[in-house]
Amino acid sequence: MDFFDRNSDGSTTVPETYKGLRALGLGRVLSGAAAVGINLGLACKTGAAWYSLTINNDNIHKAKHDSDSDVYDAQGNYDAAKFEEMFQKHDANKDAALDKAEIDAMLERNKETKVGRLAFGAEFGLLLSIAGQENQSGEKVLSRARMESLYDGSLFFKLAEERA
Ligand SMILES: [Ca+2]
Ligand SMILES: [Ca+2]
Repeated sequence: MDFFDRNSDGSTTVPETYKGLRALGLGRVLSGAAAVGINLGLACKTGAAWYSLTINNDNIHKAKHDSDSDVYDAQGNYDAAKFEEMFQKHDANKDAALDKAEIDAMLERNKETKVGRLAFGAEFGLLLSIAGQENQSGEKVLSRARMESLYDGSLFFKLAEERA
């Protein structure tokens, strides 16, 4: 989350989300549209007025800590063993990556998943376009390593670094 809070003041505004998405290689138009959509959705969820379009980062962390998501322990810390278990369960064809069908199945089975929130409310489609890598059949997939860094919070920093 802090990747997007560029001035580290604890809240994330539309321009900050926009800059973050641009740093991840998204085009201007898509970044603008996605920034408004993401901030609108998450402003409500984090207790800010929707029209403020500003995300209260403290409440995102709180939401994560309160969550019963598969990959965090009771303290809200990332748990590598639990991630492994979750990944094995959803990687149906065992190619060490999640393709769109596997992601759809995962979201269907686990509607309350906190993945969406951790992906900064971004749709998985958007995530695939930012972080996806092509497999042998030319389909964009999320590799195990990328999924893992999504969960441990380092994904966006890594992607931005790769591009810089
Ligand atoms: Ca900020
Ligand atoms: Ca797979």
